Amino acid sequence: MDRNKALHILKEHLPEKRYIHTLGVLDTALELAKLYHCDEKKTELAAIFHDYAKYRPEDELKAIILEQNFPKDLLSFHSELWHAPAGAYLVEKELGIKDEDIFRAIYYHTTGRPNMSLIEKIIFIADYIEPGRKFPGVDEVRALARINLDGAILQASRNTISYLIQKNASIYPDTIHTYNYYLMKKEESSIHD
Ligand code: DGI
Ligand code: FE
Ligand code: FE
Repeated sequence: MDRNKALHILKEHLPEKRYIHTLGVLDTALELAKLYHCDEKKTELAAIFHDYAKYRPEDELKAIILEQNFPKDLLSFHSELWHAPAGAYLVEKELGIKDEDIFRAIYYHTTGRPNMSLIEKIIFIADYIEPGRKFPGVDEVRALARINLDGAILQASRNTISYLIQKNASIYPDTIHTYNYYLMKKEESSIHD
């Protein structure tokens, strides 16, 4: 599917604000794909459709998680987490984009996971640093992303966990596993320096 067709389809599913966020993610993801030599065509589609399911009714997202046998514990955590796995499924089913790399990049874009593939890392971090984001500490992650992608993931997941703790929100295990994995990876690489 070409970029214009994909954007045209996406526009029908999102309000203006989220569509503009997606254009920021697309730009950033393509820049990172060039820098780190990731497949640009796949990165483009994963970026465009990463929030495809963001505005579906919660009941629909919940039903997909149950029917697809996605981890049921997602349902006891915040509904904000559901659009990522449900979106991966809907992009495949409704748009016919059948690609394991794109599926996983969409599936894990909110929490990350340990040992992500390059395209998963790029979508996770582009979603966090796209130009419209104003989180505290985002500039540090923006700079790191261009030098050390794993370091940027560690910093982004640390910021997200701090933010969730401040809000008294529960933290989904994958979010913590992402943080631990990239922290330990950094410690290992510094031991061997
Ligand atoms: O969909 P976007 O807003 O573009 O970004 P996203 O898919 O990364 O979702 C971000 C939201 O998800 C943000 O408000 C923080 C929240 N989030 C991320 N990890 C967790 C989480 N919320 C909870 N409750 N638990 C998590 O582990
Ligand atoms: Fe999202
Ligand atoms: Fe997003």
